[in-house]
Amino acid sequence: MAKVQTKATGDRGKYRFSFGPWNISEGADPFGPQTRDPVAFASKLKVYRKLGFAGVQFHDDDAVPDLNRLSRQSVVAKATALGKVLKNEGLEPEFVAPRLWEDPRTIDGGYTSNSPALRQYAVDRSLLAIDIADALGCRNIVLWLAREGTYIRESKNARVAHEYLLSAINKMLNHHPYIRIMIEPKPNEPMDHAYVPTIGHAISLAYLSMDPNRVGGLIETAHAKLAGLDPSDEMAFALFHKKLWSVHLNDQNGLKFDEDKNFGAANLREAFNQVRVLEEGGYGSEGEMVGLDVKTFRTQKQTNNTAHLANSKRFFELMVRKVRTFDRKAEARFIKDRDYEGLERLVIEHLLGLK
Ligand code: GLO
Ligand code: MG
Repeated sequence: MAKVQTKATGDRGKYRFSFGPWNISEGADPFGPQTRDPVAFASKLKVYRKLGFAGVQFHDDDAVPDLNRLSRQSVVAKATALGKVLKNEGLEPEFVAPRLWEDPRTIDGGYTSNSPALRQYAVDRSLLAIDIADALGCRNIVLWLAREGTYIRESKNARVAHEYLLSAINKMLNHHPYIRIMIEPKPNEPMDHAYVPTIGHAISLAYLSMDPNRVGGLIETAHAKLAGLDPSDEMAFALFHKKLWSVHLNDQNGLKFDEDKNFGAANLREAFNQVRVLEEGGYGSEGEMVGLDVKTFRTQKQTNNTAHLANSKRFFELMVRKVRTFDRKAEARFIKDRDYEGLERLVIEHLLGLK
């Protein structure tokens, strides 16, 4: 315990990319069967370097399958062994996220369940996820609060639910001196309304926690859009608080199910603004990675089942070029003159590749 303590650093403007094994999906959705064959975890690991990715994001049970049936000792032994495999592959574990939404005990949420025994299960499982992270040599824990919310508003006391959430966060911080928690806000799906729907909610919990310096956020493009917010403003808010520790870039076409489309695929201008904010905010200089939470189209052929990752990375890199070649002097002139039509034209023509 307490192995992880080095502070990662990165080069400003030199981005490192990551994704999770769930991003090479089997094409299932709630209405039909899978459309592609499963890919073994070991084969997925081989894809990372080939596509130019450095970081692997894990759910606790991606790292140690069947962990509920194993002793803590053997969970830690398996995670330690995985850490060595990653090292040999030249890969870095970016984060571990307790997957609390698939267990029968968490059907009504984990940390905010009405049952004290089930809340305890959620906390115990999260502490085990921290032990896994520690064994992997990684300090980041992601909390996507999937089922922490309600379908029937009266079924939980929302004020008390936030007390439970804060208490769970404090127990995690207390369990390990170096791990840090990144809350990934999302307003809905699978719940009607989820608690902690925006980064503002997440950061307010961070400040109330026993160690505010170790609680921050991960912002996903699609989640911000599902909340009706501009993803780049959400990112800027977190950067202002020095609490943007990871991102899940992708895209989302309006208020539908969480689509996890390729970065930039639905709205190029929003993608431009996200990259602009990340560039200006020095994102990556403390070792933060550019995570891509994108999914293969449901009916994409097996043979191209990783093209969405390569493409999203490429779209990000092309957008970095667009941001760096944007005429900042002209921008400043238009702002000074309050010529917003001129500014709009500058942006659109730049995105369209015109001078
Ligand atoms: C779902 C989330 C999910 C998380 C992942 C890591 O909407 O985006 O993919 O990012 O489980 O916690
Ligand atoms: Mg995500």
